[in-house]
Amino acid sequence: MKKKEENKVIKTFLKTKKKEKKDKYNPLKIEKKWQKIWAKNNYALFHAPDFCKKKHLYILDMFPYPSGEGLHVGHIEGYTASDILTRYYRMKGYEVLHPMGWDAFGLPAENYALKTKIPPQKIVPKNIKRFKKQLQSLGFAYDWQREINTTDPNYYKWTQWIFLQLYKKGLAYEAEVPVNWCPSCLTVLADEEVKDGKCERCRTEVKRKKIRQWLLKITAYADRLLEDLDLIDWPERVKIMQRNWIGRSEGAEIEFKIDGLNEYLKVFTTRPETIFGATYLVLAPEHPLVLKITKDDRKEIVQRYIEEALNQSDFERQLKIKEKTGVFLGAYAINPANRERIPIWISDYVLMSYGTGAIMAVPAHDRRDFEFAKQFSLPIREVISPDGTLKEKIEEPYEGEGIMVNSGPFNGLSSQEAKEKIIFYVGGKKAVYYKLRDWVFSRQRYWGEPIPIIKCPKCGNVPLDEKDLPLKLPKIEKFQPTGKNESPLADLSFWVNVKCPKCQSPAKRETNTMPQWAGSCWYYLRYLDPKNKKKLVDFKKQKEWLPVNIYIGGVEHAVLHLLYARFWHKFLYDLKIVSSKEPFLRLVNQGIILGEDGEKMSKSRGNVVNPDEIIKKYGADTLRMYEMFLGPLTATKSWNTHGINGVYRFLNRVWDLVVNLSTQKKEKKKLSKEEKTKIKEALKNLETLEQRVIKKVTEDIEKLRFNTAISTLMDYLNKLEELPKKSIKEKNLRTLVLLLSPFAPHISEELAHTYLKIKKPLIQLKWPNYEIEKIKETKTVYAVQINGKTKKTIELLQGLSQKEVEKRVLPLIEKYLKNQKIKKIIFVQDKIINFVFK
Ligand code: ANZ
Ligand code: ZN
Repeated sequence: MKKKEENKVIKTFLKTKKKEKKDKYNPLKIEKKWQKIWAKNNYALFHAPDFCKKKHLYILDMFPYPSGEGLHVGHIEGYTASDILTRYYRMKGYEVLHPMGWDAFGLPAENYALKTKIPPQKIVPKNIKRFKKQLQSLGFAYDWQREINTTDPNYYKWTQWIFLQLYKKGLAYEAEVPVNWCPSCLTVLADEEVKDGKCERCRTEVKRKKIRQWLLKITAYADRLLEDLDLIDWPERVKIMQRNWIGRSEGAEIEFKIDGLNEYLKVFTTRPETIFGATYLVLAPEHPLVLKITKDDRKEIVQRYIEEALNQSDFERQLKIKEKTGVFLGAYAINPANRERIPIWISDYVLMSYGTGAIMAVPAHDRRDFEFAKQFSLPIREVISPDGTLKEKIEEPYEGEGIMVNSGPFNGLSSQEAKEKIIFYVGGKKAVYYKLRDWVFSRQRYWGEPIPIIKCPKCGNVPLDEKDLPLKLPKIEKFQPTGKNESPLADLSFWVNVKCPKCQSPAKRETNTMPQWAGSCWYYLRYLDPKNKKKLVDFKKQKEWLPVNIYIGGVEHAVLHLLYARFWHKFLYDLKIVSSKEPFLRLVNQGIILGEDGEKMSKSRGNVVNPDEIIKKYGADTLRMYEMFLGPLTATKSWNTHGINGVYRFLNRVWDLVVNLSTQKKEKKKLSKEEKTKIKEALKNLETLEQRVIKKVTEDIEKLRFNTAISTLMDYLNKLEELPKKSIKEKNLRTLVLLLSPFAPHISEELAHTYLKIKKPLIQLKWPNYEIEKIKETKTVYAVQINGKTKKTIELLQGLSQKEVEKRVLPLIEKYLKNQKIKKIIFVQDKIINFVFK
């Protein structure tokens, strides 16, 4: 913050010193008051500069798509976590960038518009307004000066610009390919948007359709997307999901000559060493050589089989429970390992979209091949044996490693050893294939970024000149999807018909739009330079803040947004627009919050919790704290109304304690000697207790263990309430309020400012310190008991866990135990450890 702005903000603080009447905790009133103060000068208090000398952190939330339903409690969970970190690290002396924006293009927004019959241009700003108000009503410390919106032409200008760069580098291309078509959303979907053969959004069974599409060559980045996972601190399960999705397979390509023809069939195999057991070949039905090599009398039946297969998605074709089907082509190939003549089949379990679309089938060692061979009575030959002996009868495929058998010169070798040798022997070559497919990038829907390409009958695809960006999405009345292979934009003749920028002849615009993931692929960059008219981001500014230090959001994006964003980031890295290899250093997935009934929150179940109602009843501080108290951030947990009351009572008690102690009159009465020593004792205890609380809360916040940080504070409050009032000084109350402030900022600010004479916004104060020495040195005397009788006492450090105490004490009581089994251990921290063995 600039000095001038800062002074202004502090001045407003001083003006708002008026006490709340009758000093009762009134969350609604104080929360409004503080939110108003924070909003001064467009949230100058939470603004991070473009450049700064201080240590700094970029803490990012996954920005929401502003649906009609408003914020749900899952959003609030992640956003509160990042807000706690933001406030905490600011108090620790860091500059923190913590921005927010709107992911407003795409199906969710458009479907909502269709439902309400209000055009997306009208409904989206309305939803954004509501979302923003809700976020502000939670007191989140966002830098609203950096707000972005993916549907703003000044934003999507750069989304289109990135597309043009991809196009120029040959990484965006058009092709007619079989794609996933959702008959309900009436658009093509990317593979990543299809879960178990169904549309990720509406759960409708996806159909296969072959149409002209734009694709992005994400496969060109497969290796780097895989390797660079080692550079980032992400949950292992997300890394595994990405690894599996990219699906790197090392193996070999081997050619089989077709008998009687001068043609070769290339297969991809990960087990080349099994080639002596390859008793037939299988091609994908759509393999280009199929009709060429099929014997005339089999053409008709083959043709029919191909048509059937084409109607099924790859998912359906690979279903394990499916009975194997296939057709023999009447043709044969020569196995290059043993010169055997083996039949060539087609079957839908072999996919054209993977490897070479052709396999050598080894039924003894691959389950799918085994089932197929059984179905059609094809020979099964063992070539790898777990122990080197031959089986009499093969009842199950053996898919492991072992000793080579029935494999000519390779018999007796281990299968691992044989691998390379056999590749060489049959003239194959090593090959790597990926499961990852290029990203189908066009949608037949209205509400997305127009693709900046003009289609000219003479020049073909002509990219728009960069100076003509943004290509604005025109307003239209009929934005319903057409169900045809194009978006409703195709009906807008004034928009579609243009002159070719190259040859001036009549041409047409591309009418497909970009998918909803486009805008979110790079939004974290735009926050760093949201108003730049010349570049998508200034190089120095991105260098200052990237990569994102902590990224918090749901796990559902593991292979969608998080993969796509990494891909674009690497592309921008190659263009030297960004200087880090990876966009997000650390990823944290918040757990799902289930309904009170333990089921997923859903409208039809009626178990959805409305955050607005909770705020109205208890206040935002309670909601924030409650969601953090529910359990570990990353765990799945159920909503529980009792818990809310508990948190609300806690905040009320904090309020009462601070207000009562800070407003109590100084008593003139002289204290007795006894009272004095009691207070002195309490003072000493309080000091070490406070130190320990600071340590625990600090460590917990840094480790994102917000639930245990909160229970520590609750515990601390209990103890404070038990102490003689005189022994609690104002500085103790200040510490309490500072520790509470990242979790419950409004009440903390009100208490600090109105009752504790603090004159600055809390995030500008220093986080309380603890001295490790003070904590270490305090000791306590434990009574060591056997069956409730004290046998010994021992001096130990305060605050040890039960395990640690047991470790020290057990050797001392060995002689009492005399091999008897301990039944139970009763542990009272810092006081008693009692071993019961009767
Ligand atoms: C012979 C063999 C013997 C195979 C054996 C496996 C075990 P991943 O790990 O998924 O890459 N395959 C190759 N291309 C295929 C396609 N287009 N459609 C269906 N299956 C295909 O698996 C690679 C293995 O899957 C390849 O190795 C091939 O079968 C099969 F004991 O070749 B294997
Ligand atoms: Zn759908």
